[in-house]
Amino acid sequence: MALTANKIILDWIDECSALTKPDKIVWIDGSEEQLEALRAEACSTGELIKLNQEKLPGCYLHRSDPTDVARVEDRTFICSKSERDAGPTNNWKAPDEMYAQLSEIFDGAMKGRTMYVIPYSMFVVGSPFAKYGIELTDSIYVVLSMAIMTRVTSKVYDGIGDSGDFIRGLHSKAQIDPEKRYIAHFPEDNTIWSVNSGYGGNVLLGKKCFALRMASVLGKKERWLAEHMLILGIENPQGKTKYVAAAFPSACGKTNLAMLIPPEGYVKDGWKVWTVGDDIAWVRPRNGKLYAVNPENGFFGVAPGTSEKSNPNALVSTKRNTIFTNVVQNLDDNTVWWEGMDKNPPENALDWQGNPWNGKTASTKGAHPNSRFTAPAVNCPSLSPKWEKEDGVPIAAFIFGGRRAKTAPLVYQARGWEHGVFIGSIMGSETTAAATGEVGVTRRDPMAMLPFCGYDMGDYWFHWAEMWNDLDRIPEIFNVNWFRTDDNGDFIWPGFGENFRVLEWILKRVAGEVGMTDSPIGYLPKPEDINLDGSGVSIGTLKDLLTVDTALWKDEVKGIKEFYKKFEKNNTIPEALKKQLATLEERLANA
Ligand code: GTP
Ligand code: SPV
Ligand code: MN
Repeated sequence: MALTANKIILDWIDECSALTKPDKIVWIDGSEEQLEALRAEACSTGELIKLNQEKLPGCYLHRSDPTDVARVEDRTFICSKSERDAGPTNNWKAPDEMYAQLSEIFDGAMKGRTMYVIPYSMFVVGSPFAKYGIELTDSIYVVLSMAIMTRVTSKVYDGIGDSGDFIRGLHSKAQIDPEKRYIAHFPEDNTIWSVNSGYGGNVLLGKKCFALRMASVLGKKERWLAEHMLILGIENPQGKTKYVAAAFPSACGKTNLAMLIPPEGYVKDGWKVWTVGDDIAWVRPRNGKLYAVNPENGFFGVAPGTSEKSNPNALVSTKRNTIFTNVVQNLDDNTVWWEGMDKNPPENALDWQGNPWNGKTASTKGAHPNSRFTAPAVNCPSLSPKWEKEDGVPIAAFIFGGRRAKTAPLVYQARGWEHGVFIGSIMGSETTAAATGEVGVTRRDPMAMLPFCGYDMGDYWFHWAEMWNDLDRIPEIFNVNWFRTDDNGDFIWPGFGENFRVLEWILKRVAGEVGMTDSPIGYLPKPEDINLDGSGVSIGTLKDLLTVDTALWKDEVKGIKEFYKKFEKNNTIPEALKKQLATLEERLANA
């Protein structure tokens, strides 16, 4: 039975079901009974495997198709009416053409299947930040994952009322055919069509498709920012908490930083880190300050490398009501394992594809490098008590970062807002397994938004650059790099919990408590201002981590210019950023 009388919603569902031709339509209401019945059904068909319910209550394993394990950036499209609006870094196709092409693929795609209608809210239903979506899908895995990652409830229909103000998502696994896989966004119609994939970022439409690509377009119109950022709170021993938001590209450490536990000495002194979000931030100006919320309801985190040592809060988060995708199944006790969990891989196991696997003798990886857990946020021991605060938390600093083996120092600070936006715009990072394609090649990834900005990136920088007009107090902007390597290719900085030392310096800079050293790229810490007590890092190593190699940066400028060139056609690079680039070049020449 329909859960709404909203004519716009009902007509749209009619249209989509006439196209995809499901055997039946099931209205999801978010109730535990309904979800439990779906879990049982998914187990009966093999879509899910029930794990050891004593050790991992409410937990399930899912294996995706081996050709369908990551986001597909080359098959992701922004279908604005004008190509110019999509900009030079997005794939573009005219909406009519894309609708026509995908209609053929969607035609009858749900025959013999059920279409599930999922009403969901990004952020707390009814709050000023909340935005609503409805996803139609033929995948139970999607229904159950959306119920973890977003707020799935029929209250969403009250929020929408009789308006047409919601994001229309249509998804079908179809035949999981990689050649016919498309993730298409129609920003002018508030519509997303995703077909022939069953993998997270391609099909959980509330996440990257809505909360970043569609929301970035809404944010431009409504004067706010949708960002690929974690949000965390740092509470000092006096009980005062400051919040920062950080943008790192996919699989570059957001979840880890968001759930960080400070080094022992700091914990003893009473420092705490609170997790507000690990992947997406919606940021709005209010009363001259910027406030942020995490619009998600769970974590879709990278499994490999998550351990008791690297990220205990993430590990605890996965101990109940979690769906694991493409990890190792330990057959001895029906639990899960992945590379980097511990030094004790199971011998009697199945790898991510379901093949027999012995971790002691295997020459192949057991878990896929982009295997993930889908865990409810409420499981996280460090979850901030303010994570659902209706008007968000105030942001004291933005942090950009990526994987750079040599160029970027451990941390540096922008000289001001425009310089900070410039630093975001020139971010580079080595690619990871989170998207299909070559891993480890350096590419420009401005604000970690290259794959996620729903419009021209130059217009996006302009939007960032002029945001300060709405602010009395401008957040400071920093850049970090945990990934510098030595001549053997080993990471120099210990990272993870030790990153707290860099956060501490950042907060001290925000408070004006420490000085800095000027450099061609921005303000560097004085080495003695970063506390190394108990880190095992020597002051000499820290000095190495803070060096700026002028020759490498001159090459970097060449890369930046090449990247900026792409925007010449639409002439969208803000003058302020061009000026910043000229200043950088000049300073390097004089260095
Ligand atoms: P997405 O979910 O794809 O957006 O990724 P993310 O940015 O949340 O990355 P995540 O925290 O899951 O980390 C990805 C990988 O980077 C994991 O293998 C981590 O072990 C590794 N990593 C995270 N933080 C650090 C760090 O400080 N140092 C080093 N060397 N590796 C890190
Ligand atoms: C990312 O790739 O940045 C992720 C995972 O957070 S996905 O949901 O697939 O986008
Ligand atoms: Mn991400």
